[in-house]
Amino acid sequence: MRKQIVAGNWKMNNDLSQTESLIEALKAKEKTSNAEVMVAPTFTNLHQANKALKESNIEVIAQNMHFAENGAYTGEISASMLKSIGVETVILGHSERRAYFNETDELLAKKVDAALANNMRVIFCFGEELADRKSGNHEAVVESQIKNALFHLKAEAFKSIVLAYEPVWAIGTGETASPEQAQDMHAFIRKTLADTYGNEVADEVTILYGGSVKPNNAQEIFSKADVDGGLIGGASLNADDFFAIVNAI
Ligand code: G2H
Repeated sequence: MRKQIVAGNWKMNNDLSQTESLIEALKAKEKTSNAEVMVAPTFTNLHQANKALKESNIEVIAQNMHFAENGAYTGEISASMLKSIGVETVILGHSERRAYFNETDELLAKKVDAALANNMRVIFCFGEELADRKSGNHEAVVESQIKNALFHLKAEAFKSIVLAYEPVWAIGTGETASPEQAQDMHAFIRKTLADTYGNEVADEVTILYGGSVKPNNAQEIFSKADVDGGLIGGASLNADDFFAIVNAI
């Protein structure tokens, strides 16, 4: 059975005291699903969040990292720095990183390599823009994003990779892919994996959906066969909403 995951991407929200309040609210919640739960605070609050959630069943993860081990990269954070504070999982390739910080597939391939070299788990994000979907190009775009950043890896590496399909037109817009659109794309992604790495690898990879997942649509999206959970933005900033989604699996 594939691992199910619900991860909250807090993006650039919550100062330290807001982070502490949200964590206290999360700790008071009861998890009734089998999903692994993760939250991604901003860098300045990672250490504190990780300490506060140490004894809980919520993993603290990072939103990004640099590909280099260390050096003259002002403002950046390395995998070993994350590991040194106990962070074991990193989100890479989020569409906001691609759009506002010019992250390309080639750069992301280097970040993925650096994370894996440090024995970290990667949540690798990708997804098409509205124009791609309208022109019927969405599968080709997603296929190239995955292949360019990940298909240099050996099959073994996919044990440490979680995929997150996030159609850009559905992010923070209130617009969600329909459960059928999500399922169709997730099945396509799994087939793309299977064509290169075989069914055994493809069947084991967790594929999350992200983009305006809310308590009122989570259950239907998660009910689809190839949707193994979600990457949640806006709705993860509220403990009630986030746990309603966690428990919708
Ligand atoms: C997509 C998602 C979380 P939201 O960016 O990664 O955000 O749920 O706000 O659309």
